[in-house]
Amino acid sequence: MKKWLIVLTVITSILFVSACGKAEEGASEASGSGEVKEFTIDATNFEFDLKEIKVNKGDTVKVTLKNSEGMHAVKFDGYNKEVKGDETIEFVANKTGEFEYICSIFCGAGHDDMVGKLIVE
Ligand SMILES: [Cu+2]
Repeated sequence: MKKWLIVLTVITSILFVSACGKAEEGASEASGSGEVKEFTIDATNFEFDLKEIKVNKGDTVKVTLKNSEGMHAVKFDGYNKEVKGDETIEFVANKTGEFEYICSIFCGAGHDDMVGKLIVE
């Protein structure tokens, strides 16, 4: 009878260990990086239609700027990247934090209102 108790204990501990192993695997998948995230910013006088870009650290950020009205460009502070009208740029979000993006062409009276935020988590 004591033998059964030992067998049961062994089985239980094996199950426990394998369950733990699976949980760890899942966690590392969730924090996996390196995804490509695509965004299109549509610029008009004087607004970006996309005011927030949210990605995870390690993601590749692909940004296209469409100038629907006027002449604008988007500059990402802190990353020193700029995308001009009807162009696409790509960069890796390798720093966490909140970074402002602004219009980098003086386009008129509402120029200062043309801002957005890049959030890297
Ligand atoms: Cu501007």
